[in-house]
Formats: sequence, structure tokens, C-alpha cells
Amino acid sequence: MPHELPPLEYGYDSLEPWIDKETMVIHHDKHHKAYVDNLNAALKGHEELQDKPVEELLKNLNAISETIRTAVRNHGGGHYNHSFFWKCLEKNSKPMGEILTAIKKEFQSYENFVEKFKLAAVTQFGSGWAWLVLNPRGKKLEIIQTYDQESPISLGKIPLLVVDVWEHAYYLKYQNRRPDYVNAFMNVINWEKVNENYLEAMEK
Ligand code: MN3
Repeated sequence: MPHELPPLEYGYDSLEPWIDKETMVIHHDKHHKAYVDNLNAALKGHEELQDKPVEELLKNLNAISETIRTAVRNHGGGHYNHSFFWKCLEKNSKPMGEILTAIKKEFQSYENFVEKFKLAAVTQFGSGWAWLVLNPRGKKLEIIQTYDQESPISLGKIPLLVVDVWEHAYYLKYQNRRPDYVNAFMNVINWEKVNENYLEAMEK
């Protein structure tokens, strides 16, 4: 079964005014789709890999033939990271639940977490992502950056929340003002989902 572009589970315009409809359409229908198509193209002729979920490919990159490893890291990562990103988004959600308690414990306060997360997003050089992850060693919350389409699951970490800071994620509305986009992003975090991710990660 080839990999497929998952449909957005909400309207392209439902994150307005923070993230605009046109950006969502292009980001999902063009950028994300290209990662899926390129991943499928890379896996052509590699029957042993074609039925594996993208998570499994990314967790075991070293097991993949060198001839396609970079393509799987980039396009598989792009597919996985975007699929995860869409699920992190919702308007009118508030920090809640066990994840809020854990954030306050790890970062002293929610406000302090916000500052650190925004700083990671703004200072990621070039294209990449800023993440809140659970490090399964010690069950510790961490804020990390990844470059290009590298995914935390390739680094042994469990993603809880992510912001895409590639220019394609914000340039139409915010041009070069990445900090404005990151500020806006903080208003469309699906905290119920992040909490769910945290509870699942703690079980692993
Ligand atoms: Mn993107």
C-alpha cells in the first residue's frame, strides 16, 4: 500500500486569523502531498519497506539501504512531521490536564515554557521544527529543534507538540516575520491532543 496524504480533520480556514486559509491549502495539498509522493517514489523497487508504517521507517533509518536512506529521512520525515503537525492545531483550546501540570513542574511556569518554546522556534536556523517531546529516559519533558525534516522519533524521543518553522508555513501571511507567526501559533495549539500525546507517551 503506498503512503497516502491524510485529509485535514478541520476546515482550511478554521485557524483564521492566526494561520490563513491560503497557507493551509498550499501547505497541506501541495507541500505535504509532495513529501508523500516523493516517499512513495523513493520506496519503489524496495518491496520489503513498502508495507511498513512511516514511523517504523524513521525509527530504524540505519536499517534502510544507504541508496534511499536520505530520501526516506527527508520525505518520510516530511510526511510524518506534517501529519503530526496538523493534529496539534485547533482554535480556542486552552492549556489543560496532566500536560499542564508536567509543564509547570519542568519549566517552573506555563509562561516560562511559552518563552522557551517560542525561542526555540524563532532561533531554529533555516528550515526546521521546534518540538516539545518526552524523553523516555527519565520521562522528562524537553524542548528541541530539528533541522529540515528530521523527526524526533529518529532520535528516540516521543513528540508531544510541534511548530513548523519552514518559511512555507508562514511566508504568505507573515513574510519574514517568523516571531509574529510563532506568537500566532501559540493561539492555535490543540491542548487536548497534546495532553493525549503526553498520556500515551507516559505509558510507553
Ligand atoms: Mn511544512
